[in-house]
Amino acid sequence: PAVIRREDYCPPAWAVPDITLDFRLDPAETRVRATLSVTRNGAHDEPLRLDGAGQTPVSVTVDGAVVDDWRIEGEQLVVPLPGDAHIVETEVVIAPDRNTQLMGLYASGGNLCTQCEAEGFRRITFFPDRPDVLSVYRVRMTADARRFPVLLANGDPVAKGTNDDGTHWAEWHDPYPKPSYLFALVAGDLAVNRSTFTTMSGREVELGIWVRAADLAKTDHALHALKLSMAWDERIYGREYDLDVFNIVAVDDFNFGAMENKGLNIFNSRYILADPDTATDYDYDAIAAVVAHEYFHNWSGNRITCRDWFQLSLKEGFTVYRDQCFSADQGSAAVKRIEEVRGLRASQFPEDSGPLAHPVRPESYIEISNFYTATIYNKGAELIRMMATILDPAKFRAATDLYFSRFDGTAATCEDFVACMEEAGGVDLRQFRLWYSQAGTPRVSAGLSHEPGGGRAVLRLAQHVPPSPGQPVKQPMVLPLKVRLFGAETGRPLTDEQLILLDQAAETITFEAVTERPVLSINRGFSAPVVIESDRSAADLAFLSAHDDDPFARYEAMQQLMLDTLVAGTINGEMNAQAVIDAVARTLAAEGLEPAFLAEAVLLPSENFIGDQLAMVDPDAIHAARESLRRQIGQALTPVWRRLYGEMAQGAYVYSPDAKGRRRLRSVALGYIAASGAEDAAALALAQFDAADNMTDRQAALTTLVSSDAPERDIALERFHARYADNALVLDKWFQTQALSSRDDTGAVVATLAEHPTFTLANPNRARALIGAFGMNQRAFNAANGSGYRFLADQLIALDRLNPQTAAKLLPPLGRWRRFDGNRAQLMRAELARIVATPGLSKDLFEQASKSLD
Ligand code: HT7
Ligand code: ZN
Repeated sequence: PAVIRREDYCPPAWAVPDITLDFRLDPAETRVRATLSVTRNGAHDEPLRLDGAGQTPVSVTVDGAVVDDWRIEGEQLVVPLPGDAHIVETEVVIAPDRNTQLMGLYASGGNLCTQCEAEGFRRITFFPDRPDVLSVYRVRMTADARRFPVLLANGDPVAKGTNDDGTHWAEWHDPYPKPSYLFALVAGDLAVNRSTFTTMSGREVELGIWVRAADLAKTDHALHALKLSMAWDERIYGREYDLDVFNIVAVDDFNFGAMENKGLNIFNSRYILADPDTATDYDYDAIAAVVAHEYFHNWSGNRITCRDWFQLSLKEGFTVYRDQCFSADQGSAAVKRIEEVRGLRASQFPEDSGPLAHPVRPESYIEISNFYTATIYNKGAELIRMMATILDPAKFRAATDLYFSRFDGTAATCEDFVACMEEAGGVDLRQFRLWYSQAGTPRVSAGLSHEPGGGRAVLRLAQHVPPSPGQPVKQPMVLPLKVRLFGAETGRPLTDEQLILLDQAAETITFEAVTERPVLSINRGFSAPVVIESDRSAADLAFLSAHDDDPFARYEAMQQLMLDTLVAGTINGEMNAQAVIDAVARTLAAEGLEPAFLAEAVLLPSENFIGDQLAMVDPDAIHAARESLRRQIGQALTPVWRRLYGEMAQGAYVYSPDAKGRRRLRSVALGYIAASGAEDAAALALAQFDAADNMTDRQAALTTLVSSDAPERDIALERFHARYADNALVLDKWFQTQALSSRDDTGAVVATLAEHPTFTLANPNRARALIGAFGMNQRAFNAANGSGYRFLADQLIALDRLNPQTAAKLLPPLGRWRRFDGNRAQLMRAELARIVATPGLSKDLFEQASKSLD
């Protein structure tokens, strides 16, 4: 397949200032007439090239006259045009109900909806389907009035009516020029939860969340989050909503989380629907974050879009940063930061050190859908955060104001954004730009020495950026590291917090008059997305976990202590658990720490993360070490866990930061009680499962039970399935929980679940719940006989025929072969080779599998 390169970017030969779309909607056969006003862009004699995917035009007219000198080249419709401005009309027929890829116009749950980012519009009609062609859209839809009573599109509604043949129609107009990837329509039988929002300039915006009627009661949380987001973007960034209506539609079949189509966001229903009985606290938080994210795109993405897809992080990194700050403002900022870093380490760091590593602004791709990655989104957000740190809040706001005003209505680049940061911030970001072009997670070694007797402390820092595919040698980056020293004897801070901009391969920082032995707190708040390698002892880490005044650094010290212990346990087969037990006990006994923070602080690093620290992953040894430490912490602190389990119990369910934190700490306590081997643990968990008035507590109990051999396990699984048999989103939890079980039979159970009557690869949520979760289960997936690898490859090959994008997203666990012993590596490579050799493979899966083999 062809490789698309950033360096080959050329501006579009033809602009399309206006487009009118006329849809005769029908699931089996939809007719699309597109009328494009096109203008020649610059002096050239290129024909008009319109992207398509598979379809042939029924007709092509130019300025009202049928023409026949058009041709199809590859998948493009090529129309020679004599003048500088023309009206070009095409008509095509498409079949939404046969669209299993869920890109373009497709059917979900009896309704019709669209997904056009990145290149889905070309599956609807012929068009220059690239983000730098901005057009004003007028859309007319005609459909059966009974099957599709609701007809929605971007922008504002302008007219509607009925026809004599049982159809009705609606017209929408979006006055803001937009790229084709932001086009959307929905036709369906939907109910709406309506409200209004008054913007800062006093305009009233009509808000609507559209779902199937039975789900209407589950939309209040999303609607509330939407209003909070609108107010937040006005307050923090001065950004006001610009249309008279803002609609959100939830659909069950969706390749991603949600889509920011102008004025008509379309969501995976898992990021809209919530009530206490079916959604966990995690779900509630994720819904608010995704609603905010899509809403924030109205400015960072829609009003200012991307020049080309290599600039994807321009909108995604910035918008993730914005949604992270929004979420931090809704509850505990410290816990939110911990969750972000945990997520970054779980997905972005492994990506950045594996065969699919790529820069935040990639240089090439085969299939752009493969680049909606943790690197583009989450590392991209870290880049924005670092610039905000370097500039300070006031200058950062001045810089975003400049960016929004200078590039409003245009398709911009990452470079444009950084230039605004430089100009308004008065800083030089020349070297910082390496963050956009160099892949790989920098590693920073930090060594602190001290002259006893009130002397100097010297901090020696050195950075190294590991090689990544296509980038064998790296230059030093700019790393903003927040540091502070604490006195080992008094526990008091010895310095203020300092921001060190490490921009050399190695640097030395001197602190004068340090009166007692200092302990180093570094990368506070996770100020740079790097790995810190320090020689801090277990005692110093335990000290920081008790004394550091930065909550993130405090959490981090505990994590590092646990990690060092677990790595030693994995390698040596035995470990000294006492330092961890003491640190956990001290943290749990400390005054003034919120339950949500305690819950995060005392959780052990995941098996995957332990594996990421090792040159050679031994999944069984890692599992054994982690289970042993869990058991020892559980046993040694049994009275504490029991007390917390009782104290954290609450009355009727409420969703608030404090109530969430208490539920979380209680479930962590339950986990440690079970890990201790307590005889009553399964009964306790089943009692919690049965008594719970909310999904958070119920799922926590199920998660505890699903890894046990107790009879309560099957009882809970059966009850869960029976209770939620009609709720697809909750059944996903049932599949996922089992795929993540640490029992020895998980591989076999997952294979059986893949044959379950309610399992289907056609629904991405279901596929991710079982197949995706299984790939994350380090021990089960990496069974030494290769059964996990074979299972995943079989599923991916089958899924690729239906939905290549989703298949490609689930491949990365097979690409970790370099980290495993020769036997496993060979088995993984054999499955990758089998995938690559599959006839008719999509370019999505081909790109991921072939790069993973290299
Ligand atoms: N900007 C949206 C990306 C997206 C997407 C990409 C590929 C295939 C399907 C997709 N659906 C949505 C989502 C976002 O970042 O807000
Ligand atoms: Zn986004």
